[in-house]
Amino acid sequence: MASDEDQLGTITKPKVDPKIKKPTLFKVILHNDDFTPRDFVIEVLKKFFNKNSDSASMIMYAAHRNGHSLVDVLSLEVAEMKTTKALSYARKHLYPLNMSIEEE
Ligand code: TYC
Repeated sequence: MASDEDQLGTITKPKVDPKIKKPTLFKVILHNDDFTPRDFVIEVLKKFFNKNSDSASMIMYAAHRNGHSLVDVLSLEVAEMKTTKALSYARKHLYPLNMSIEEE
């Protein structure tokens, strides 16, 4: 019996509650610049966005080549917290690294 069938074999449509909305998600975008060292960008992606070495390198190179790249898709609260920490770490090291947050 399919999960949307009752014991008499009647198929019921799944109910969609209009009050239940999908959570809004936000993209964290990494922007290229000419000054931040590649290894520092990779370090930031590993330290603040929990990326492994391979995916941190791919995200860094994508931004280096294309001007920007997608780091992660997160709730606004988490996106803001991680981005703020990453950018203040970059400023502490005097690099102009930039990231932005966009609604998905
Ligand atoms: N373009 C930088 C360089 O050549 C490296 C870099 C990559 C900087 C990605 C920022 O988001 C960035 N040193």
